[in-house]
Amino acid sequence: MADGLGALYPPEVAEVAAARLVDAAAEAFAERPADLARLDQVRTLRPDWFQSSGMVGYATYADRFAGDLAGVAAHIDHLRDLGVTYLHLLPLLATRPGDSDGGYAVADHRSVRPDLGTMDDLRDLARALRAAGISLVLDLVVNHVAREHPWAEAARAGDAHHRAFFLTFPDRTGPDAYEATLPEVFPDFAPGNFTWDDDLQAWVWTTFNAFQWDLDWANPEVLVAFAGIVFFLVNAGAEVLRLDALPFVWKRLGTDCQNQPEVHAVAAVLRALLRIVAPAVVLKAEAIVGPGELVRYLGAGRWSGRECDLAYHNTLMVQVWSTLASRDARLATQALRALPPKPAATAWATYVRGHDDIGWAVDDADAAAVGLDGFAHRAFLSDWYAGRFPGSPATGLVFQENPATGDRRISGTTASLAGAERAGDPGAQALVVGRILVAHAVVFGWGGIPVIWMGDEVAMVNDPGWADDPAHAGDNRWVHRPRMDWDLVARRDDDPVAGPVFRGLRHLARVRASLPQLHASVEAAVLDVAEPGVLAVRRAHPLGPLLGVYNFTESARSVPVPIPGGAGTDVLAGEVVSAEGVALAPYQARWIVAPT
Ligand code: OTU
Repeated sequence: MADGLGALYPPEVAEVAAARLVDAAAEAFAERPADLARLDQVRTLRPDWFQSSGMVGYATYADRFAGDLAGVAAHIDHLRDLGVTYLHLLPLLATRPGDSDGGYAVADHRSVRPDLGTMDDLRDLARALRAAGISLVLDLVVNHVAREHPWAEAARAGDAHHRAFFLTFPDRTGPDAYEATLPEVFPDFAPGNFTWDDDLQAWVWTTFNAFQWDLDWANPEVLVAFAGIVFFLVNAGAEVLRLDALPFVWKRLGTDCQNQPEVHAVAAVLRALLRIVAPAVVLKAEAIVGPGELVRYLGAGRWSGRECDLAYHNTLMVQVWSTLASRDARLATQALRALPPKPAATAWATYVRGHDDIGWAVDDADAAAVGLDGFAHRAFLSDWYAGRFPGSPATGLVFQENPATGDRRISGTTASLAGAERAGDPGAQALVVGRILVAHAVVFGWGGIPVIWMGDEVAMVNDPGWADDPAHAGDNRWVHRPRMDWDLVARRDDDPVAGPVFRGLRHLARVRASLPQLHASVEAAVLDVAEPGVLAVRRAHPLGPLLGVYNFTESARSVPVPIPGGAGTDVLAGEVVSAEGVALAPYQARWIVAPT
């Protein structure tokens, strides 16, 4: 902790902050409920719990999934049926009224959104989930608060102490200097990074929406305040905290104000505090950044083993969609190989889709290495998933088109991006099932925690009424945040897409749990294969390797695969396969084990 504080503040300031944080930690430790303290002991003896191949994640909004927190508890059986052990409920703390960016504009860190329930309901839900073997994951929105948050209200009322929680500027000099090198996150509905506030008579830093005020983490008061919130949430039963927009928390003139060295120190301080108060709890970085920066969030250099325990594998997600569109795994092979190995005690959160848009984080150098132009490939991916490229079956929407950079991100559910809305006949439907399952097989077979996005387990398509709610109308990410279709869940076995997808995901989860090779401490290595349409991933293990072989094309393939001993067992299909030629049906995934 002292190291982290020393990297953030001058020595005298760091020393005072350390003393206050230790006091707050001691108090939170004393208040930790007995059942959670017991979990701390159990996990201190098994610190790799989140790396186990038995982990399967699920992410959803509580209200969209089941109305409210009590409704979520009533659907634990559905989650267990899928094999889920980790449940990320998107922001559920009290928000500003109206548009709250899906809850990411927090107005009160110590109460639950009234329509979802109370803090006691949250504690009850956490307990019920834990009893079912499911860890509750909550967001910690570290970069900003709502303009209506008490800190911002106090600042607007003239309180200097709270004004210093934010980054304010009396005129455009400061903002203009920063803007020279700042990108825009939401160029469509929130252009620029600063918003004039009449109450403050100042420009305030607002990276995301105008109603989300960035916090100034260079002020130690912000860190101390957040430590209190962390203790409150983990003592309420959260077992994983997702650090939302972590890359943005430290600003530096002349840079893009993302991924600054200090953001790693901020995470390291929070982790050190958690190890004291609640060692059962781990931290997950939400850093949707390019491949070059990504692994650093799992702790590199001086922060190795001391930063986040989990991070989203954004590169893998992007490459899965890129490979599905191009039917060519060579860029994925290149990009995934270029990624440095992660520390052995950490894990990826792997995913096919989530609540956000997909941004095409394809590195120009990786593209060039396989003979592609990065810009042109990103444009192709946007065209493909918006259904504008000849032959594309996808029905995604373009999110945040940026004319200045040519950047176009994509919204849409997994099923819609895989062509479900345009699949009129059994043949086309089988291809949709194939695309959805091969994508999930890669993610389940990579190592780490595979996280299913709500509705994907029954291949829900885009919500046609996404814009009906005026607070959502400007943000088409709501197209892939539908209300859970429980009718479809109930009748899934009569549906040609939902049934096979649900059974396929459940099968992946069960097989995965039996494979020690999928413990996250083991590194995944992408192999060269003779077929460009096939991705092959090897996970070495003392019990023998696991070879994941994935056909990303619509036709059958046969590829030689280096299976030790010349033959192995595909544990997904329960078949013996030969190293000389592994036969793959369209979009087939095989997980091959071979004894050494
Ligand atoms: C996150 O996403 C959340 O996932 C979004 O739902 C929020 O709108 C946003 O923060 C603001 O709270 O830019 O397009 O590198 O990519 O934080 C989504 C991290 C985002 C950013 C990420 C952000």
